Amino acid sequence: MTTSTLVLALGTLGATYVLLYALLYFTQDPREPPMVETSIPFVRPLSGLITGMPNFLVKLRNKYGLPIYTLRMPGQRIYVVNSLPLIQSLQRQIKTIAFAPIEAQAAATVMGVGPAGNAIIGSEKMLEDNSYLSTFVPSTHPALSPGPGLDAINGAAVRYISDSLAKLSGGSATTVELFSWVRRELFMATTESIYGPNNPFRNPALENAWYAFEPGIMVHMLKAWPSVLARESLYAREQLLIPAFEKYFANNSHLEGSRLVQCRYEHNTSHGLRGRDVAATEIGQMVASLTNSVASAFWMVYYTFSNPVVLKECRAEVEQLVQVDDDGVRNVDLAKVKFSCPILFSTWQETLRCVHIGIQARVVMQDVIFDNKYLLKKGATVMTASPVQHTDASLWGPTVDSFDHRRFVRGPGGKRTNPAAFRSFGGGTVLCPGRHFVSTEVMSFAALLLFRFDLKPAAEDGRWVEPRKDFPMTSSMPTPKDEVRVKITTRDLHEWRVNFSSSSKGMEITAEDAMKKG
Ligand SMILES: *[C@@H]1O[C@H](CO)[C@@H](O)[C@H](O)[C@H]1NC(C)=O
Ligand SMILES: *[C@@H]1O[C@H](CO)[C@@H](O)[C@H](O)[C@H]1NC(C)=O
Ligand SMILES: CC(=O)N[C@H]1CO[C@H](CO)[C@@H](O)[C@@H]1O
Repeated sequence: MTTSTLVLALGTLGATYVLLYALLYFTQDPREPPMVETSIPFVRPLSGLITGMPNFLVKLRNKYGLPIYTLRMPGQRIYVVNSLPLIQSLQRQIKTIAFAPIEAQAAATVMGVGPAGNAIIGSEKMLEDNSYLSTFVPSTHPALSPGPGLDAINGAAVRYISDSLAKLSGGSATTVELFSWVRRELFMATTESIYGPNNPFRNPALENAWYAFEPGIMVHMLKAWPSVLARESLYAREQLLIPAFEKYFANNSHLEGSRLVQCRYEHNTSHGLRGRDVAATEIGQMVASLTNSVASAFWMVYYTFSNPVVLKECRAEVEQLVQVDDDGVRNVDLAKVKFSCPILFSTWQETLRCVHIGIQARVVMQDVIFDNKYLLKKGATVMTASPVQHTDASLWGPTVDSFDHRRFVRGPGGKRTNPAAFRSFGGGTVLCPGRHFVSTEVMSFAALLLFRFDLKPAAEDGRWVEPRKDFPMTSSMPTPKDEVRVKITTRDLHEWRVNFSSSSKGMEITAEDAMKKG
């Protein structure tokens, strides 16, 4: 390169830079939230988001300390909301700053819903009160809110896990890779409880099809040429998973399944979705009910068993639920984990606080003055990221960076935190409807392990080594990057009778649950 071409190149670069900079400032309204990361206009925020989404947002919070700010990306603006009071205002703007368009996009790209189905799901009327998306979460309430429907699926999941663990108990130790083992237990317990006796996933080939599908979710979402970049994932979805669900519904197998799968089916029927599209929406249900639960169960087990203090306290607590018969049989009603195990429950919430990386996105439907102050422009995305609130010392106090398994224990000696600061299940209308199911399922799983087994690292020195975390972009919980091999030995050889009784009381998992109770 000669000097003159170099000068020319640098000159062009300089001119482009000035142009981009001007573009950035002329197109930003002063009433919008302040712009950050403008040093290389448009490019810097994009590369930050791509290379490390949740951590990038935590870094920006630390660097600028703003309650809300704007990230300008090529062709897109993102408003990131950090402050808890602003998040609470955001949750009240159901129609002007809406979640529905994001769901509609996921239906079309990730689940593979066809044109007829998308016309219903993504219709212009999606924000109206009776639309497919507006009625979707309410339609699952009979199955997922505290009551008989929820007890039935939790009971079925507990039964599966208890039977499966019973096979493991005996004289000799079993060595497993902890993540794959927990994943299998939760995968089967959850699909059994939802789909019932004709659960398509009793066929191991279909379970494998699910694992082939999952890694491609982001490619589907971005429509990044899935037929090439996510071929196996696409094949698994189109040729294996959707046809299996189509058969399941055609055979009326859902009538023997849970209230949940029936509610979803009725929801379809009332909105006029057709056969294959109904099957495709089950893919979304699977993502919702499995991806995060499996990873959170892994971390729950890891944090409970790897720390001797947590292990001792949680075990002592759950052992109080056990009644011993005259013949030595151990009886336990696992529905009690919901209300009688404050330390185990706190360990679960603390696990989610420390590990959860969920990002929630909403779309601005029209120009709006938000919180009487900020102009948010139509078409922009509004984001919140749970790690930002979960690492905020003003909300959690000086111990914010450490794992405190008793952090959420209430009552005398308990610490008080604003319940709204716990963001792992979202909030407002975008509140995870499955929170009761997954909390009870994972706590029951942990309790059964605590009763009956010891888990020790299989490594020679017997030391627990915390695995590094992998951050799949489409999941709210990281998965472990390193294998964790553990030796499972039976600590109690007695016979166990496990049941799960009904109760209409719900757990107070989020601020919304606490408010409902009044
Ligand atoms: C269809 O339903 C019947 C009755 O429950 C069951 O026996 C059969 O195995 C089901 N077939 C499939 C393919 O699920
Ligand atoms: C569960 O077990 C407890 C005690 O072991 C018993 O009192 C209760 O009736 C059982 N519940 C059901 C639904 O079987
Ligand atoms: C599996 C399936 O397609 N179920 C129903 C969904 O809704 C339509 C329209 O109401 C019904 O015809 C389907 O049987």
